[in-house]
Amino acid sequence: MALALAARPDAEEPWPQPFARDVLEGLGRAQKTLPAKYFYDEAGSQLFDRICDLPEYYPTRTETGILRDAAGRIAARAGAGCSLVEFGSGSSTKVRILLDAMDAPAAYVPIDISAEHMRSAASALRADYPGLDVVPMAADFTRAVHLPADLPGRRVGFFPGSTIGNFTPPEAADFLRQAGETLGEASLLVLGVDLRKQVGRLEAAYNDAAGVTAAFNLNLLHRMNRELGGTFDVAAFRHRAFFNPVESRIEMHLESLADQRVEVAGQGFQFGAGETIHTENSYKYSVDDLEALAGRAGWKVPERFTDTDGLFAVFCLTR
Ligand code: AVJ
Repeated sequence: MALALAARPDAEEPWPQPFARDVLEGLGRAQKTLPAKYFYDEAGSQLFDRICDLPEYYPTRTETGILRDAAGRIAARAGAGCSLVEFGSGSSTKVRILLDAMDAPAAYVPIDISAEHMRSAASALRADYPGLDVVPMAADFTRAVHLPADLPGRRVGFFPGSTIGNFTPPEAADFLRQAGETLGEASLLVLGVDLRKQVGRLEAAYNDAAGVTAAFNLNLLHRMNRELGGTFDVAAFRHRAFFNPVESRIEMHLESLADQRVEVAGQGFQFGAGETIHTENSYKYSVDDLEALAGRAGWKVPERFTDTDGLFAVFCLTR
């Protein structure tokens, strides 16, 4: 089916093609799976912003505190008139901490798959930083990105939030290598990474009492219903999140509560009771493992910053 779609690019096809292709491919596997990037439609991006404020979700506030403490040292490395490039910018909140500390930053290039969300964030930034050239790029940063050619100053990549945890370790190394090529010679990459820790703390962050993470996960079913003519009965699935210690990752799944058949993107899929769709991996690293991985991808780690509890780390990578 996916191949037939690809082979007939100008056929009447009502579904958005990359999404339909990935859904058909993912749901066709023995372990049904969906790429985590599809969480972030408008509703999902708003739910993610609410996750960041949850009491159980420590990464956002911990990283924000680290960035506040480290901003001066990062700014010193970046130098005057630099260009900041953010991978997966979302609502562009954390970048303000860097911008505020930097000496006359010249340009800010947010790259995000959620174009709407990014554009509203970009206009707010333009209003608050009149000297800053804000150049949003609606793109999937998991692929190669072509930056505007004439970005002034040192290029400073920013990849916060432990979004790198969505990649498997080999994919993460590929991403870091590719980011190095995108950013070019003498660039910097400020990378936020969630650290491995006690299981109870990790699992609580993905099973919040208010149910926002569950709504974020289940929104994928709503999205397939809205955009791909899906017939998912959302009440017949539940959110599951647990730590897999062998892979060192949080896994999120959507578990079918019954034997059921669902149509999506023009195809039928059977679900057994208890069968899951694997919707996300969120890898957790030790400082040493992350630094070894960055090294294999061609980056040096002259400086790193962590909170006193060792929950989260911000690495300052250089080429
Ligand atoms: C944006 C991938 C870092 O893995 O913690 C939050 C996404 N998923 N709660 C994470 C997420 C469920 C988040 N990342």
